[in-house]
Amino acid sequence: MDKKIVYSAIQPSGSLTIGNYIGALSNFGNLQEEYDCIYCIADMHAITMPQEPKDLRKNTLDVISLYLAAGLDPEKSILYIQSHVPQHTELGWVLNTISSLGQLQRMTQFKDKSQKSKEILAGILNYPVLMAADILLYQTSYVPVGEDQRQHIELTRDLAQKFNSRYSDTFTIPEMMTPKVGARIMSLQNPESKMSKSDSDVNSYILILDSEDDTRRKIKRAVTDSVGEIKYNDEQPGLKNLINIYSSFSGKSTDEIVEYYKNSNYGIFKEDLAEVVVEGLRPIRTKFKEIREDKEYLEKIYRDGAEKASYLANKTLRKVYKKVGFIGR
Ligand code: AQP
Repeated sequence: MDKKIVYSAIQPSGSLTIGNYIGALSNFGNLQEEYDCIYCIADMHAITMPQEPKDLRKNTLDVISLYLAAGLDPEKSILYIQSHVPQHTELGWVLNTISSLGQLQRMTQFKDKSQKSKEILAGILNYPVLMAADILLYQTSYVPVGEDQRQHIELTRDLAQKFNSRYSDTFTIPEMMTPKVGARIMSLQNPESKMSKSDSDVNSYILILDSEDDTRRKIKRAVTDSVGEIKYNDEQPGLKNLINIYSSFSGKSTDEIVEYYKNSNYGIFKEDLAEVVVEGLRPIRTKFKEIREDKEYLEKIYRDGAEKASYLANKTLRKVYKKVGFIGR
């Protein structure tokens, strides 16, 4: 690998939303021309929240198919399933031994997810350490993720610096890469919280694989406000979020959108938005169907991907094991 490395992952913890698409997936294809890209389906992260095994299997294959449908080329990028590369948990353990409990407990995602669970599980607490291992194993320079991952990337950088200064230079210090618009797409029902695939309210998100009718219906039902004017500001968070979605799918700036709709009402704006989203997702929805049916093709891709990823991951892990004082086999 000669170019700088880009690494990102998505959990198969449900079917992917347009938040996952705008914040992450839609940017992945362009990056593979300029960088060596590694994309992971983070099934080990997904089990930090309860998963139905058969759904996890289905969602894992769906996510690979979506990666491919969104334009990832397996000849250019490495695409693999996290549980196929055991070096992730091996490095994760080493990083756990230098992670501070206080810092892990301060992670917003840990606080949010543990509030939603009856029992606070250690996996949710250690999630960002495994994520740090994912990124650091590949000597990653850039991590394209949504804004919600900022704290986790900071932790990854802290752990890399801590290890490097304790044992000598080992890890590249990664930087975050976020889209200009749409780095944080909010719930359609509650614009104070982010759109999440595991939200219990199906109207809060649009899935990449939703039908066109469901897409239109969910946009129609999206929460706005009683102001009645199309403006882009924090006092109208529901509308602001819809304008961001419009902007991401159309490539138009938020100013252009506001100017165009300044004399319209919310109904007309939402109808147009629904068409923009439906049109934007149509090619990926069509390609997904073809790819998802070809089990042999998918299997070949994730097997080859795991082999390439393991080779790279092993190089870093050997160095780490040597530096901490383990005797080589
Ligand atoms: N609402 C969002 N807006 C912009 N980007 C988002 N991402 C997630 N939600 C939004 C980005 O999608 C990538 C994959 O995320 P993930 O599946 O690894 O985990 P997540 O961030 O926890 O996503 P969800 O949908 O909220 O999943 P659940 O509900 O399972 O926790 C990341 O790059 C993320 O930034």
